[in-house]
Amino acid sequence: MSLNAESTAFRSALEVIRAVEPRVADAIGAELADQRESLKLIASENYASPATLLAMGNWFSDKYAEGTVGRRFYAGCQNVDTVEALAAEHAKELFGAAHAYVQPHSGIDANLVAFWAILADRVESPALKKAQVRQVNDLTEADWFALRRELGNQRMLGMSLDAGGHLTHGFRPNISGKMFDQRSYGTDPTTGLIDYDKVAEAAREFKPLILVAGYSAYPRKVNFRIMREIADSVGATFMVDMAHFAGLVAGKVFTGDFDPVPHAHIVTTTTHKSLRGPRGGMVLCGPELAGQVDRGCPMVLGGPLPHVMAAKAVALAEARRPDFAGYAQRIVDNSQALAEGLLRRGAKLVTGGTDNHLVLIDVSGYGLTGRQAEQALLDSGIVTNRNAVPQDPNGAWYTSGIRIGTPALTTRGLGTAEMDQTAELIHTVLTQTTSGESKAKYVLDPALADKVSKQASDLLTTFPLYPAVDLG
Ligand code: DSN
Repeated sequence: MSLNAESTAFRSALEVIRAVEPRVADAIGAELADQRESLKLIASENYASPATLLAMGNWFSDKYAEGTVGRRFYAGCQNVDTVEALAAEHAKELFGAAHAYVQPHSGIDANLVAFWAILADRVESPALKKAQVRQVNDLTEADWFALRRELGNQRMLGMSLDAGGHLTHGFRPNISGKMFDQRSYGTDPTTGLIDYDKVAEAAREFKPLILVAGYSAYPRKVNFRIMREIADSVGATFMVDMAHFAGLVAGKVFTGDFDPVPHAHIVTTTTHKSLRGPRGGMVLCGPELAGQVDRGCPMVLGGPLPHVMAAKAVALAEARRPDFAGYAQRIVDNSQALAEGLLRRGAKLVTGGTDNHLVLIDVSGYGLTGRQAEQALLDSGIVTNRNAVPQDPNGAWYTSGIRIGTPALTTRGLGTAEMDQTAELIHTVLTQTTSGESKAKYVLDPALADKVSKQASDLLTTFPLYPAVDLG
């Protein structure tokens, strides 16, 4: 039997790896087997195409290429120029952006590039100029203090972590919380929705340099037109981190007021979530910030990863195909079907539903912490992650929420009927799990967990993952 191209490629790659370190080859094979068998509902994960995966495993990885296209600090970057220019071109076309910077290695890196570009654009500071030529990691607490003082304790207003905002939007465990004097806006305690009047009030009082919109656990659309008006009313730069929903923007599910690109001064994203590309980040902006953004390396980034930029070019080309819009719409249809299935069975959902790719279950309704629920679901073949809910009494470690998302299962081909079955499996596990003697301990009959695992795996048999890849 002759093998197809994907099977040949991955089998050959594993054979070459196995000859050097068989345990790595085995782990790679085991990862595919595990992903094939579990219901992956982590809202920030997906399955990149074989072409995207293969574009990363090659000699581009060996090349240094500090600088930008046509202006490198190393010789011999002509092929890196080709892939970086292609990735940027696809990104600009796809999102209708004037400028795209495709070098960030992750979403955090993309946000750092954006923050420093905004600071350099907006603030006159000799200390900042010094920091631009030093490694950020070399700065001491005293350096940061001096820098902040000189920068005038610049302020950032972003969505609070427990309302669904992201760590990099000014929170303590992240450098953004040290760089900026930060304040956050939350959501309405009754509806769970962003209250734009309250955001405007906070902006008027706090007068931030940067207003950040974007989230990793808010299950609703954000009106970026209103947010831009708020930013303009206080002279703030408006930044959107669209990492979670970039695929919905690319697929034209989020348009008009809900498309951040025409409204924001600067937009950051990852490329591997709903956008379905390789692990990485990206910044989009207009011509005013383009020069500063392109200084991302070496200001805050190490050398670009040409192999990942090659994969970004492939994935962005895929997202420009007409069928990507259908995929993006199915992500939301599935998310809504999952939410409806859970609600019908009595689950408590933050905001009462969803209009994007994710659903946040408040598992206190089942008498559980997020940590207990996450582990009980994992025992049952359902991969999710715990997440804080607004004003969470259990904090960010144990939490009271479970975040679930549909980009990955939608890539496998599951539809709304399967989402209802998924809701049934989740509900069964959560109703059959009881709290143990600590916030981490729980009791779930192993026979029930096995039964649900089998049902989850049966549900997936009609929707094989990487159907063209046969590792033998
Ligand atoms: N870790 C990502 C998520 O799960 O949302 C965001 O950085």
